[in-house]
Amino acid sequence: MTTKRLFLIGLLSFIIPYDLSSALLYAQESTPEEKTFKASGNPIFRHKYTADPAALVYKDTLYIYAGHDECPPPHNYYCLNEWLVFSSSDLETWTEHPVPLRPSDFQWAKGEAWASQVIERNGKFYWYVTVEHQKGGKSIGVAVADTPTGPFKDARGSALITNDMTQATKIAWDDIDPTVFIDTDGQAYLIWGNTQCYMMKLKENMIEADGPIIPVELPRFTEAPWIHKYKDLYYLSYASEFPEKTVYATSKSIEGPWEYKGILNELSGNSNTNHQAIVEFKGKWYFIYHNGGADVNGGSFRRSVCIDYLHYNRDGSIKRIQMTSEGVKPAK
Ligand code: FUB
Repeated sequence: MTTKRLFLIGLLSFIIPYDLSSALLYAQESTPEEKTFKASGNPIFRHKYTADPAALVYKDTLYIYAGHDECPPPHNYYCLNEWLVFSSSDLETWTEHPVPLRPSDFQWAKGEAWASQVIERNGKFYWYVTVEHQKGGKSIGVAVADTPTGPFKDARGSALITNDMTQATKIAWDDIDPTVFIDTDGQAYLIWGNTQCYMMKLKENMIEADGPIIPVELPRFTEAPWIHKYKDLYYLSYASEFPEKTVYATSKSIEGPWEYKGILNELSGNSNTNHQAIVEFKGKWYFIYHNGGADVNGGSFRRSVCIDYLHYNRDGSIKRIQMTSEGVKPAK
């Protein structure tokens, strides 16, 4: 933030009520151009609140995609109007790229940049996002770009998943939090949900369904599924109960059945969600999540992305994550 802007906010705080001056502080500017900075310790990013991390490893670089939490204190509600993207080749020097995508880039969407994930296929980058649909209910859209940092544009001109396509619960927000995976045989899968987890095959074009929506049975499933594979086993981690812990299940087939394996990460401090991503980068495995630990105003609606190591046991189970203030060492 510029000195001029800080001065202006300080001045305004004397002449207008606290609510409004802090609202101005939290209406942070969009990033018009790339900014590079060093980060150490958790949370990784401290100049903006960041939530619902998704990670992509592409050509020796780790990309973190996150929603921008913009709720002004002392208010408490989800206020996310854009997604952000950060990249690093060593987990120490990070680049924040210009804002790559907003809900307004989907003409059919009403708003709300909730959780998302990006995946690469055949040199194109597909970004599956949660947004509120103009006709009501949360929905899943997909955007596409030629580079991991965009510019991204709506790949279909319509939602891929809408609330009326799933009937397992009556809630209007069960179609959120997409995770996407391409198996070794080339079949792509989309998994998502809140209260009920769902799975659907995707065509090779990555923007159309390749079969029916199938319920995935997982104990105490809340939201935030993330699918990854280690050796020959599939791992489906997800947020459980509320406030959320991250738990996981494994299966020899991505289509299940899933065997529940227990808690992976405990409650993350003062945030009632802790939405995770799991990736291997330069020979180590990482658990990327959010907490409310950036500053005194941090919390469930002003969250911040963190990174810690993830370790497997010999039998393929995962050791409980140790959330740290120190974060991880530079990756070589
Ligand atoms: O950020 C809005 C919602 O909060 C996400 O979609 C959920 O995963 C939870 O973290």
